[in-house]
Amino acid sequence: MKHRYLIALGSNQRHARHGSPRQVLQAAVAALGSKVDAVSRVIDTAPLGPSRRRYANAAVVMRSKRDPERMLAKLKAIERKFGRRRGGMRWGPRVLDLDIILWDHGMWSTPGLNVPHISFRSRKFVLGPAAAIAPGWHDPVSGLSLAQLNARLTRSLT
Ligand code: A4P
Ligand code: MG
Repeated sequence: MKHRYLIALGSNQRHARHGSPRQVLQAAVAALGSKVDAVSRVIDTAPLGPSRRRYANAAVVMRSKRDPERMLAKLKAIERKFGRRRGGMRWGPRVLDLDIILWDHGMWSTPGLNVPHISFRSRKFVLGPAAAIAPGWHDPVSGLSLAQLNARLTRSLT
C-alpha cells in the first residue's frame, strides 16, 4: 500500500443498530477495513462547540493506495453508511465523523480538503489518541512530532 494515513474518529450520537458512540467507533474501525495498522483506545471527551453531548473519540493509522481526495470520498461514504446526514447545524450531534489528520506525503491542499487537518494541533481529543499510536509521526507544518504537540497542549495552562 502506497500511503499511510492518520484518521481521527468522533461520535456523539447513538446509532440504532450499533449502539453507543463508543460502539459506533468500534464498528467504524471495522468498516475502514483490513489495512488498519494501529487503533487507539476510545476516549470519552467534553464537547468542543455548541453540542451538549459528550463525544467518543479515537484515532487509527492505516494504509491505502488512495490519494487524499479519494480517501476523503471513502470516509464520507462510510459516514453515510452510518446514517450521517449533511446540512444540520455546524458541529451539531453526529453519529460518525471521520477526518484525515495527516498523511505521509506532507501537505495536500485542494478545494474542500486540507491535510494536515487545519485545527488538529489545538485539540486534545485528536492529539491524545493520535500520540498514543503514532508518537514519532512529524507534523510537516510545525515540524513537531505528535508526542511533542500533545505534550505542549497538555502542559499549556490556557
Ligand atoms: N475537510 C477539509 N479538510 C479535511 C480533512 N483533513 N479531513 C472538509 C476531513 N474533512 C476535511 O467537515 C466539513 C468539511 O471539511 C468536509 O466536507 C471536508 O470537505 P464535516 O466532517 O463535513 O463537518 P464537521 O465535522 O461538522 O465540520 P468540521 O469543521 O470539520 O468540524 P470538526 O473539525 O470535524 O469538528 N468535540 C469533541 N470533544 N470531539 C469531537 O470529535 N468534533 C467536532 C467537529 C466539534 N467538537 C468536538 C468534536
Ligand atoms: Mg469533520
